[in-house]
Amino acid sequence: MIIRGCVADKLGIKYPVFQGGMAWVADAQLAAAVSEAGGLGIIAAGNADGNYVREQIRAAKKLTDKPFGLNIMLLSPFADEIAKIAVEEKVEVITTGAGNPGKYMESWNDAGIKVIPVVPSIAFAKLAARNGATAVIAEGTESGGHVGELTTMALVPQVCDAVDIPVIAAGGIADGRGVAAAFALGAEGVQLGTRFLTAKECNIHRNYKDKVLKASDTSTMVTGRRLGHPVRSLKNRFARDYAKIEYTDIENEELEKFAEGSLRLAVKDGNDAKGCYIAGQIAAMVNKEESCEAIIQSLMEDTENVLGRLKKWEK
Ligand code: TUI
Repeated sequence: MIIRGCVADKLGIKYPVFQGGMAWVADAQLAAAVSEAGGLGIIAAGNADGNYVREQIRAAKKLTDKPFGLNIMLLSPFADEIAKIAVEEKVEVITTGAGNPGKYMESWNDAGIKVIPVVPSIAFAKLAARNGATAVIAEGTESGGHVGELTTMALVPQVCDAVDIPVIAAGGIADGRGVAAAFALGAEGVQLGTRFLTAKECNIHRNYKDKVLKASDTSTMVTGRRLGHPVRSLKNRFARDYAKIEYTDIENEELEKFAEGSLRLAVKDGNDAKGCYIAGQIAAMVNKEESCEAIIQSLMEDTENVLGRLKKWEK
């Protein structure tokens, strides 16, 4: 199945499928594999420094000549430096998360970079469109990681109505039913994170993959609301311990320190006591370890089948 929407054409990719910019997870190898499979692979800068990000961009260019993106997590202390590196390294696409990329937009637009911010609300979608974004990713609270309030079902159609640039739907999408639903809501593309966690080319710790493969429908929870950065992750010892202390009289700094480095400890060390295993609400639907090629092919075939079944509603 070839879906030719204007966002895929604009980006020079075969399928309108983005791989989420998952901090510590989405490295050059994963991003290049997704791009080679016809989607848009995205390297995550997360909280890493400029040198790491530059190396990853260069490594991805060696692995694929297809377009790929860079996700800049705007809460990172290195965001300013990485914003410049993206221009120097001539990254084709930038996605942003966890904030307003307004102050960088002019320099990225001047460099001809296609900018696609993640937006959790209509106000941010409109702001992104006004600032010259190529498209927006409307991410619902079903997603893993830093989450907003609105669900994908509520957010995507409202963002589609509010802006006249393409909308990519994210949050709660794992298979062709989710992709077809996103198209029905008005999205031109989708972004998936959790489904790629168990990809063969995904270099996360074995414990992380096993936890995703074993997850059930109620396996995720949100912590971090008190500090203004709610994060959805798998329920484990770390998440439960954090929740236990979150609304005690603990100081903000101490709470922050409790979670420091927790993402990295999950991804690199598979540490249960101190690791934050980010995953979305569809984790239970991820039951296989497959190549990125197999994931994207089955996603697209599945979507075609679902859209075919929906034809019974035509008059
Ligand atoms: O960014 C994500 N997902 C993430 S980021 C992350 S690492 C992290 N580190 C420290 C604290 C929190 C997270 C793990 N997962 N997704 C995209 C996303 N962006 N979701 C929601 C937003 C968002 C939220 C607020 C975008 C803009 C926004 O603006 C609010 C403001 O006031 O700037």
